[in-house]
Amino acid sequence: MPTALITGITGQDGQYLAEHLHGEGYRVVGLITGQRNPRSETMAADLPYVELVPGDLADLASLIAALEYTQPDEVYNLGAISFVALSFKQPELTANVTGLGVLRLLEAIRLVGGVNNPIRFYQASSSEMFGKVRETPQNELTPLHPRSPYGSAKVFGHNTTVNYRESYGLYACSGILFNHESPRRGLEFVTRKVTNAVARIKLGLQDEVALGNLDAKRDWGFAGDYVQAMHLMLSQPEPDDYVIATGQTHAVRDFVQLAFAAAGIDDWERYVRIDPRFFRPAEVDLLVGDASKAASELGWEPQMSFEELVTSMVTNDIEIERRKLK
Ligand code: G4F
Repeated sequence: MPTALITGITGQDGQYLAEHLHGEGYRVVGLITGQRNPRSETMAADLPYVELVPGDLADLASLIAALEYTQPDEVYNLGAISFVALSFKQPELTANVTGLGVLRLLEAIRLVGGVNNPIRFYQASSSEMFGKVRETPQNELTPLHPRSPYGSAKVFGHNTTVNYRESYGLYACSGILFNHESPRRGLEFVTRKVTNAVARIKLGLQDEVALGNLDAKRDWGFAGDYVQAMHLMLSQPEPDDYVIATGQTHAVRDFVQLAFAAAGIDDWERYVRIDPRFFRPAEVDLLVGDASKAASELGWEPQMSFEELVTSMVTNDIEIERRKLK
């Protein structure tokens, strides 16, 4: 039975990946941070087959210990300070966890794996690295121009992954994933913030939602589709980097309109207030990915459409809010 160690196991992607790998017959171990982390109870209830091991991306010794204990065949580094807006408020923490954390994990793998290192490594790189985009659509060769402490930290993690592959011959892949969402998405991200608000407005629990820049455009896919690409990357004869995206872009405004429409509300502008607090010091205006390399080499293609994604998130949030009322 192959073993996978996942950092960021309690996040959206960690949960989908754990489910996917468990279904493929893996022993799944998740790195869990902090003392009495309340999320470990949620994990035990929702994904009881996941084994948890303590460790922190900010602590090299803990990563070495976690690897020695787990003896993984594959390591998926999904752990990060992943909220771009927060990275502007806590840039040093973001650089330490999202950036240097990758270096620590790779060092730990190098030290524990020894010669002919058998451990395969996946780094969750991000389309935020393209930032002020130099070309459209963005592919694996598009120059990087990050626009936030988060994007800068991800560039460091991405370059470090490539460097360890080239310097030490590690099987290390970087998946440059564009935005991916689901009913499990955190409420701080714009998609889930909107679908949760739509559900509450629909049920008369909330009057409005305050948002920032509605003009930003993103390439949004379904997280459940994207974790399959992570696994496919680590199943190839040679390690490489891949863009994972749908190839379609939509403005935040389009997402908002569609989400309200999915709840049967057409006059969405009545319920949206623009609040300068949600604008960022520097914005990424347009992201749209070219995933043709993943299609030809991994046989990966997104399955869920934008409309299906928005509708599933709204439907799920209405269900959650209804249940709370009972
Ligand atoms: O949902 P967001 O916070 O996601 P963002 O910044 O694109 O980052 C996400 O995708 C990246 C991949 O490209 C990941 F690496 C990263 O970890 C994360 O998952 O914001 C999307 C857009 C932005 O342009 C933001 O300015 O929505 C705009 N926006 C407008 N009003 C808002 C809001 N974003 C948030 N979070 N909250 C608002 O009220």
